[in-house]
Amino acid sequence: MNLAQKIHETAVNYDIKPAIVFEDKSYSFTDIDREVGRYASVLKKLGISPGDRVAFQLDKCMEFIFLHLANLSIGGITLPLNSGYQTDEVEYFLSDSGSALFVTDSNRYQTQQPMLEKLGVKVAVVNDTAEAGATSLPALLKKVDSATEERDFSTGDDDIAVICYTSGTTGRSKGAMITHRNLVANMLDLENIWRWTDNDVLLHILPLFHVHGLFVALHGALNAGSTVIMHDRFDPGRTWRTLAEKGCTMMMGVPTIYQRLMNEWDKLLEKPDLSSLRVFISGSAPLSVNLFARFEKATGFKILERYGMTETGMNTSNAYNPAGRKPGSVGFPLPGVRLKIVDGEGKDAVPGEIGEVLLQGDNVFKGYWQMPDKTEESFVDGWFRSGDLGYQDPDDGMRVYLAGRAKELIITGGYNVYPKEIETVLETHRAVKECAVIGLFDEDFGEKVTAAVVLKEGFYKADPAEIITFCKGKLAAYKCPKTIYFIDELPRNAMGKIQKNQLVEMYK
Ligand code: MCA
Ligand code: AMP
Repeated sequence: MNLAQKIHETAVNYDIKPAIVFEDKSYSFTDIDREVGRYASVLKKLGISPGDRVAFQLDKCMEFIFLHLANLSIGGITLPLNSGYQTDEVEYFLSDSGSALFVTDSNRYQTQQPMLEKLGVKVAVVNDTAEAGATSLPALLKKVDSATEERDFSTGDDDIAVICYTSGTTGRSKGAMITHRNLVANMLDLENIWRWTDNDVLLHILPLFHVHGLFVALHGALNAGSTVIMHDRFDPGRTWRTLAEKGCTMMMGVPTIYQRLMNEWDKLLEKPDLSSLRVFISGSAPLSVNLFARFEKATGFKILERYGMTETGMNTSNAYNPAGRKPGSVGFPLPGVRLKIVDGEGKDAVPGEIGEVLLQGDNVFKGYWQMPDKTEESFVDGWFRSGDLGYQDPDDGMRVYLAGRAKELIITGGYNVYPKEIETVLETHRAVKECAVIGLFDEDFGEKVTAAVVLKEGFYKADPAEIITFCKGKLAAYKCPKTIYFIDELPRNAMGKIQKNQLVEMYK
């Protein structure tokens, strides 16, 4: 089934019920369905046909939602791009995916225009203003006859719905091809396991360009007929007030969000009334046992932790019953997910032994866009290799714990950063001879991107702030080192491989 069709069917059912309240403006299910229909007509007018990739780089806004659902409903493939990506990054995603259309705003368009002209990609902006070389969506929308219905939901099941780019160990991002089946199956699993209903009011504070905010939170809520209270960005004080005042029943966040909520809680003279809440959900990065305990002590709620990946959607979840939630554990495989742990030789691990987490099920993606070798490498005997290390507790029903990563990955505030990509950029700086990027513990972000840099001969000193600014011109800010250490020589083993664990020991 087509994901947008599933949501359209719910919309027809729920009619004038508020579906999304975005920054205090309320949209009923019918409003959203109507706008999705109009945007579908506009996308058709712009020449989008089934299988075309349509990339969006937008701040959090309703247009993002209308465009995404409209695109899926006419068979297009959505490419959601992080709003912080810089021109070089966007260029790579547009050209690698061969996008037929790029939707952005006037400001970004003006910055990126030379690159977009070079690529020759069609551009539409969400602003009213006419931009040379770009179509104004509001202007096109005015010409749309709302009686015309272009949605045919002709794609579904194993057709690609979304391509999410995830960075990789080689530094070259890979487009994960996520199908309609993946989205629908995972969404229904979560509806069931988290007992999602049309009585729910979800507070949405996450970005829309990732699996967590788009699939888990938004698709899930629209499908269940719940109401979403959506903030355009996360603000801890506002979050507590909204949870208390708007009758929210659910909230989802990454550990950094929960950490900041706790810091804010300690400052509040009057604590918010959380009596309407039924569940707080965390994922995208490890939730520390301390934070779990701190949150429970303050609010009385045990955070429900779940584990997912772009390539697989959600894999495991703690139990809905709070008594079945254990700090430090990501719970049990979802009903539609098969999970096993294998040792270094690929054999099933002895229960309790740490090994790599392998996954199977309708949630598992189709492969990496135009990278058959990478796709092949990431599967073994039909199982997807997560690159996460974990174990299952045989004394607790094979409950899953994660225990680190086989892949060299830094997770900062719920965003993934692969060191190689940052090292490649750093090494283009005129003063940098070589470098190594590591993740160091950080109270706020969980891990913070940190670089050890060896300067070229002749550069006796360099300004870390200037190097960081250099990186920010080429990479989204969250990927850039927060700290740079200068070092005479990088520690290497006998094979010449950089010993990053030694750097972590030195700087932690
Ligand atoms: C912002 N900054 C960061 C991060 N976010 N630095 C490192 N890591 C980050 N995550 C930096 C900015 O570059 C900027 O630095 C400064 O912090 C302030 O930026 P601002 O935009 O104001 O940040 P914020 O609003 O405070 O954002 C923090 C945040 C945000 C709310 C925690 O990072 C966030 O929404 N994270 C959630 C990410 C997420 O949705 N992940 C799901 C991926 P400067 O001033 O120096 O420029 S999906 C996934 O992982 C799987 C499937 C799963 O299981 O869910
Ligand atoms: P992404 O590539 O953004 O989809 O990030 C997926 C990765 O985030 C996983 O492979 C894990 O390493 C990590 N992750 C997601 N949820 C959790 C969790 N609850 N605990 C620990 N790590 C997690």
